[in-house]
Amino acid sequence: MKKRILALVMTALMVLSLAACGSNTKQTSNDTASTKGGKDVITVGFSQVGAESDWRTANTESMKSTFSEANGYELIFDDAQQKQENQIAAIRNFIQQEVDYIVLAPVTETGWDTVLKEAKDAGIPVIIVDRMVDVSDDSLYTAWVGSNFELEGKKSAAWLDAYLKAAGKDKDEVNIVDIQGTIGASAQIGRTKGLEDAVAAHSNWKLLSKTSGEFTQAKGQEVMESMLKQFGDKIDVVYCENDNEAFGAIDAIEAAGYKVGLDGDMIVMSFDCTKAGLTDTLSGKISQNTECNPLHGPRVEEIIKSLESGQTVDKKKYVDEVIFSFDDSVKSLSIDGTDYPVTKLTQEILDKRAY
Ligand code: GZL
Repeated sequence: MKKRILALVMTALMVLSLAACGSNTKQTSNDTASTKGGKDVITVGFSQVGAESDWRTANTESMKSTFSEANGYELIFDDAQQKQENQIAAIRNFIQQEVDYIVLAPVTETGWDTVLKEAKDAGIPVIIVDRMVDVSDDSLYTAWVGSNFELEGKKSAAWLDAYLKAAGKDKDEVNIVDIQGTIGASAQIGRTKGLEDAVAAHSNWKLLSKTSGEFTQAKGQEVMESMLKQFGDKIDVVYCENDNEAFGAIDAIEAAGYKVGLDGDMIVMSFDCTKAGLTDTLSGKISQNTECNPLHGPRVEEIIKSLESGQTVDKKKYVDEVIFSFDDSVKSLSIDGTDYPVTKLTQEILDKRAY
């Protein structure tokens, strides 16, 4: 009798597990969400550049806190340690796992056509965040959201022009060094172009050197040490393409016995406006900081929700960004017919910053 009951129980369990198994598989091709414990769960594969900077940490945090289990997502996160081959492998892994969406923060712009074609052939929408991809067919990605990096570079160079004018130094020879970001990254391309175009437009500005600091503090310090050996106190302006490079450059400059700041030996400029970067901007070690907003999680979620409800989405969407400075000698910039306010940083503003 016991055996019979056991057999009945086993049969019932088998039937139930087969039914449950069927509900956990991907639904029909025209649905993307799968279910977990009876709830619709959207699986997102996110290939992140790495963890090279404070900005990147904030960007990762924004994505992880948005695509949480509590919010109805399963996030598969991969840190590529700034290597494109790792990102390509991660995307292939996401395809294998039949994720519903792939989000890519590309380390550099080129080299994505093949793997994005594989994602397209697998019917998985790809959303690009932060830096841009340079592909032969833009149907290989569904949407991009990020910063206008060339505008960031223009803002920074325009602030330097306006500051020098306000300080009565616009006729002086200005010697600049550029600690660039990762070569080939959209942020580096745009920020470098913004500076180089301004140097070309000012006969008294000279770009002494441009070298990649790879967006890291360690490399930024190393590059600055080399530039100081080569040019010493000839350097007037240090244009750092992110905060972490600025931290390294400031360490190198102070270790060499120079003072940073508007009243010092060298003016240090930066990008990102992270809390740590703005802390140095408030103290005057960084004289001007151009924001690059990393909080892409909610923006990507908005795109996914639109796609889930069958709506079309913008192919490209820029985020709005501000400019901070240590002093108030420059209050606004006019770039390509648009005015951009420059905000003198205060402790109150810094305390309210989200990242
Ligand atoms: C900019 C982003 C850059 C940041 C750096 O959107 O790609 O990469 O400016 C980060 O801090 O490493």
